[in-house]
Amino acid sequence: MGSERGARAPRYDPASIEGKWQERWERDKTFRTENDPAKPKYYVLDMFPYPSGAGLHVGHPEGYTATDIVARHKRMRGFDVLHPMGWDSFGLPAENHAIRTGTHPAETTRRNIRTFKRQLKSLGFSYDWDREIATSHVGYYRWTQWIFIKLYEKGLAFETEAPVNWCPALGTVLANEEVEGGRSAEGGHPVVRRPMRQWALRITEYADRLLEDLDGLDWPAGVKELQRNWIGRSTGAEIAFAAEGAREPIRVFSTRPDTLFGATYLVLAPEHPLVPVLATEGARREVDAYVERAARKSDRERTEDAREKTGVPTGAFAANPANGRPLPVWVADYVLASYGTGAVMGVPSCDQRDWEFARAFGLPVVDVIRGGDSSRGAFLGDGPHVNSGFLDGMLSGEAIEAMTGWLAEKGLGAARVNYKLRDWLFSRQRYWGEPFPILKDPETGRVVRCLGPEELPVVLPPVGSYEPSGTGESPLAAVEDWVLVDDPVTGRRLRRETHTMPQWAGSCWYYLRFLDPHDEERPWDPALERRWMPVDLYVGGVEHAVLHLLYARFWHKVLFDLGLVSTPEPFAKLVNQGMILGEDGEKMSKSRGNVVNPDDVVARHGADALRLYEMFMGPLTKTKPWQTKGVKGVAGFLARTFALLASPGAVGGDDDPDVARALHRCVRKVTEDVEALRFNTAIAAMMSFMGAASKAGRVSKETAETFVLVLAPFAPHLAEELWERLGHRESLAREPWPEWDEGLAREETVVMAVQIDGRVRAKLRVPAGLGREEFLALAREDAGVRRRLEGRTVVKEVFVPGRAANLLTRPAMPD
Ligand code: ANZ
Repeated sequence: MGSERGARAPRYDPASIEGKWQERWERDKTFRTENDPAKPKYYVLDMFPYPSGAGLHVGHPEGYTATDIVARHKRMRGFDVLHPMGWDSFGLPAENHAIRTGTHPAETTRRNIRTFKRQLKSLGFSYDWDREIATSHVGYYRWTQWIFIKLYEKGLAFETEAPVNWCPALGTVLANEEVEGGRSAEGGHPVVRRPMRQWALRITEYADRLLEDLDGLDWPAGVKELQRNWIGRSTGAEIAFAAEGAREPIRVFSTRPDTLFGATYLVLAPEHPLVPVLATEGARREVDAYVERAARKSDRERTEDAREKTGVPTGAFAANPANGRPLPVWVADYVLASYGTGAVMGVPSCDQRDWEFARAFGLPVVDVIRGGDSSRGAFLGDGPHVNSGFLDGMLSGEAIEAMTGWLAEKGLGAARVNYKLRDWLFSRQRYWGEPFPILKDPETGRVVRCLGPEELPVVLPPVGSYEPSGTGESPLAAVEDWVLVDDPVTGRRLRRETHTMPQWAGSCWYYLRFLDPHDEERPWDPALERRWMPVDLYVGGVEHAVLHLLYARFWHKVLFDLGLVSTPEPFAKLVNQGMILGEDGEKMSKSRGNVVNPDDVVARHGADALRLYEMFMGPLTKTKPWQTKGVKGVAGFLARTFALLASPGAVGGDDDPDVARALHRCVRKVTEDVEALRFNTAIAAMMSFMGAASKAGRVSKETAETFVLVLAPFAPHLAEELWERLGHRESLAREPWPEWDEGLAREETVVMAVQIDGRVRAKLRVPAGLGREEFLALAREDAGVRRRLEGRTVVKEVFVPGRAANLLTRPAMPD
């Protein structure tokens, strides 16, 4: 991009400017956290990446640029800022790579971290690199093991027989994400559910607090809702049905005990322990075959609403406790063993799934709530109970209470709260993870003792082969001289736990280690914890809505209960960045060939242009497609800025009144927008200022400096370069953020028309100089316009600055 001022204007060369400033920042440790108690603190955190072999993709810098702008802005506003980066470096890809190539995962990880770090540094992020951590380094994971000891001592870590996804062909256990349609995602081999001894963490003990404390968090509503659903608290009652042929009653969990008079059958999950007890001679063969088929399906497949219902009768009957009527007992896989009691009462008139099941198998339907038409489907509404004895006439709230009370009185049931949340299965049969600080009896496999903190770390030993052992054990099991230990405490020869912790473990507490990453005596200094927690702003992808963000909250609450942290929640404010799609509007993927590599963009246009573009694409939280044209646009803006402000002849004297007004408006807008994370409109405001400045061809030195300071968080290399050329010797990183003059910033307004197909439908008073996209967005929000657009599709938008927009439409296609 050339400049308006011909040969006198210096040329913008991002490559030379950016390298220079990155070196300077590194040399001067410009972004080192001050730990200055006189300043207010601000902790701004990115979800640290898994250092994959593919390197950084353009989705990473989106969130990282956003937090970097905030970090730089806060420093300029006088905050002591903690802005760290590290690596979530245990995990499957490095291990799979090791299986294929024999390269030690530590080696692969080291190489990938080097690439990631180079790429992040090339983007000029203001991390305090002295705090870099990696979850796979022993100096880090010894403290992960330390926290495990705390969990164990508190009774929150225990061993349990839990069903796992076992793939006989691969000889390994697979994670749920690795199973698709009952087969291994890799290779397509059959996968079966099989019980295995596993570590689990009692997250269910924290279910209520994890739920309640969501209310106080400044998090996206969608993420909170996902966590609520994941925890899935439901209230109801447990009801006991006496069954012939079994000493134990069949217990069911129901959220609608008031519909008990409408129960016409019971269903057991295929894994329910009473299935083999109850199945009659005549039914046994079919029941066994059905149970075996069900074991091959995933829970998701089993509960899909659309699926045709399957099931077989056990031949046994149980009595409805409300009226003594016999109910056939069935086995069906839509009932999950892991939820409630693993058994349900079928009420076809009130539950659609039960209705479909009854219809498929010719089971009776008894109406218990007036208002429905059970020949056409279940009635889900409320109404007076009928055919329900002492509940007749009651609405469901009252009837639930009455029935629960009645059941309790007769000793047939009790009120009960149920959660979808399960205890967290915490062991993996893998190599590349944290070893457990646990010693077991070599004969029985029972835990003998958990190591004490002074016995840490338990270092991951080298192994000869990364292949799964085929017995469901981790490759560690083969390292005999590591596995077997002469235990000084018990004086016995014991066996180490050979499973490792799941990848989520390290990311459960890394934000605490960043406070005090080099402490060898303890995981963090309590005084630093009190000063810095909670994290003020946490930015990352929405894919972490449940697992990571729930697990981290759980650990944090345990640490809080132990008095090890001072806040009940770790992350005060959470923001999810939107996904960046390929230029074709599709998800970026290698196979589509639409992946944009950040290195290429930096090489061609510079880091500042990449940063600015990713923030200018649209609102941070929205999904948006990449547009190479857009990168060129912002690169042009940066070049014009440099051309003007680095030209000695263009800076000095007094400001043109238009330039002064544009500057103050820009400062106000950028300040407000950065606070609200509206980076795209902040950039638009800077562009408007540059428009006015270019038109005048000249700005005062003070104006140049002020503008450079507001530009700095977004395009820090260019800003530092200009700041230096304006005569400053120190970095601008801690210069005070500029103020604006409200009188000068006040906006002039104009009235603009919104036309639909050429006819004026609305008139809006808007700030003068409003751009096309902003005006069109406002226009579409207008209620009158919205109404007129109903049932129509806008095919073209014409914008006349300062006057009108015209939306050309055609009827919308029927769905
Ligand atoms: C009878 C009934 C009648 C039910 C009615 C609902 C409506 P949530 O809200 O998800 O907790 N259920 C219980 N355990 C189950 C299991 N292991 N697998 C599949 N379904 C199970 O749902 C609880 C309801 O889901 C329970 O209440 C039970 O059906 C079913 F008009 O009991 B209900």
